[in-house]
Amino acid sequence: MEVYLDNNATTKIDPLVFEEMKPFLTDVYGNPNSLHKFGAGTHKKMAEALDYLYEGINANDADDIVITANATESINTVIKGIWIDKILNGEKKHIITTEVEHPATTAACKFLESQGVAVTYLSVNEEGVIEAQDVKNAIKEETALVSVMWANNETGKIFPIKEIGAICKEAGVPFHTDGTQAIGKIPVDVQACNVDYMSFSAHKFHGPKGVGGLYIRKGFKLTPLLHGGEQMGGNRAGTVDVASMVGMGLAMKLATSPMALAYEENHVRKLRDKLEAAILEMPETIVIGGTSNRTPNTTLISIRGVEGESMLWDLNQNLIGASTGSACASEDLEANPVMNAFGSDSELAHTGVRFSLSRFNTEEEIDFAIEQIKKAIIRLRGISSSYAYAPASHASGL
Ligand code: C6P
Repeated sequence: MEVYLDNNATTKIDPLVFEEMKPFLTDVYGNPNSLHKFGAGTHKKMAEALDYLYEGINANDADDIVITANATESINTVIKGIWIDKILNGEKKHIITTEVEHPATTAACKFLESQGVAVTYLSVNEEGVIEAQDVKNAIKEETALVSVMWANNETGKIFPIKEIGAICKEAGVPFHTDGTQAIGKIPVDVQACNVDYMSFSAHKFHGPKGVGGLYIRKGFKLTPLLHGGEQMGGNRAGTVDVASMVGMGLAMKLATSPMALAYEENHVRKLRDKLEAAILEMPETIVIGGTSNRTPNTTLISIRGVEGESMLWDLNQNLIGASTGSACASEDLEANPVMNAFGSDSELAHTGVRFSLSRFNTEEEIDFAIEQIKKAIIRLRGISSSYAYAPASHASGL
């Protein structure tokens, strides 16, 4: 049996989504900007896809949703757009973000720092979240943007977006949230949370890869990253990938319906909890950041004496896919930056394994994974010099 438990890296495309995309990869191939029937023939489904995107995040009709290539592009568009529009012209000079953002945000902020922009990186508390009050305290007259993720990709921790949105609104500071790991896992309502910009990628909610979105509240227009044609109302030049856009629309509809979210909250959570409880039966294992306030599908577990990379290799031999954290950082063997941000000691920071489930996982798969993971822990601890000799202080948690 093969078991895929790396759904925060990417998800399997929903077969219904794939079916919906097919005509636009074959017969309905016109450029949507062409005036003839081949082009115009795409418009109905594109409009429907946009409707689904608006409904899925509760955007207002007057707001914009720009189709991009992925969350990384959306995030860069916001951070660099704010830099061009508010910082380079001398109006503002400061950005607030957190220490545990995805590299798309962190690297864009580091780039701005290299250009002389001041960036505040807020740290997380012992539960792995930033406190809204810390955002309030960090806001200054010259703050141009607050950028805080909705849910963390490694721990699944949910951040206090509603409170942060209210604080930013009151202070008059634009608020961007990276919603990539929240959509399809928990309810996301940009209006209720006073979000001004939100980034997302379709492949995190059973849509296709290579397409994402950027929500822009009415009145919060940005200088685009890509100049060229007038596609997306001039917000993002380049011919739209119609098949992907249509697929993302349906994926959003399917993932954010009340029934789908209830399924995440009940069924996916039950499977995640079962997997987690079984691993925690092994001595000296802990959930990084604790178990409160997380997306229902994610757990990041530290297993003392077992290098995360060795665990992944062992599990892979047994056809189980998991990760040590962000897939895009998995080729370097640096300690996990999210764990470092928790103040974890360096051994802990190397022993985390992330399991992330989806609505396509079954109980049978989880039972198989539990068996294999337990065997792997025993096997790897058996050959681990650090596990044999280090004091057993780890189980007390963080
Ligand atoms: N995180 C992970 O393994 P792209 O690659 O652009 O579709 O998504 C980037 C991205 C942005 N924000 C968050 C919170 C994310 O989790 C991701 C993707 C994957 O955690 C791959 S690095």
